[in-house]
Amino acid sequence: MTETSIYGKYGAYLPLILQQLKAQIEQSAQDYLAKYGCALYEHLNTRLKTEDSIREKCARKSLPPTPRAALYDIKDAIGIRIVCSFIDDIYAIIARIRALDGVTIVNEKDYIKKAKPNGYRSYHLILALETPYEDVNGSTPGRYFAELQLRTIAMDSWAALEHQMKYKKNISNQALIVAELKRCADELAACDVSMQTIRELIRNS
Ligand code: 0O2
Repeated sequence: MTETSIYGKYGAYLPLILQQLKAQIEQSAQDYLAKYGCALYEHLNTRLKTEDSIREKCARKSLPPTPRAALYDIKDAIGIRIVCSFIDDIYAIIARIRALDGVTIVNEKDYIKKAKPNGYRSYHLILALETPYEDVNGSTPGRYFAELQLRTIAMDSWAALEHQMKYKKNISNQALIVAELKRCADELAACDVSMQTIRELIRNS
């Protein structure tokens, strides 16, 4: 038996909306490259939250498994992660995101200036997107949401490894591992600052 998608008829619009946002960001980065001669980011990944993942999140937040919960109450069904070489580039991209047509920042969390207690660093934005498609409230043009995460290469490496290791259960020396992961995150953060200083020295020389 095939289960109906939690996204309902709106699911068909999600890849199109993601593609449009990705294209806008890529265009903005190309304009920057043409103007300043350097790339704003190293790479960009996109994902749509899977059926299982969004259903699990609805259950965790005590929300019903409906299109409205998946696309209005939860705002990260559409996700883009931008990985930059330098911390300053993250803030330069955010300034350009603010200027994109049909895109409004509705929430932001700066886990770079204020890292999570475990050492996680990243800048998270929730974007409201004006689209030509009907939304879950019956409006056309419709409003959809996307989460944008921005990180340096160092922050991204740490998050990927920490994410992998989170799922290793029955570890006896848990406290030591948590402390070591935090130490690694802080060392990588110090390296990010040093690398940026080196770039400034090169630019000014
Ligand atoms: P996926 O598939 O990566 O999207 P919530 O979004 O409500 O669950 P919160 O606290 O409001 O939780 O969101 P927050 O802090 O903005 O973080 C959400 C996403 O950030 C997570 O998405 C992760 O991608 C990433 N993240 C946050 N904290 C950590 C962390 O400690 N370690 C790692 N590796 N990643 C983190 P999802 O929903 O887990 O999944």
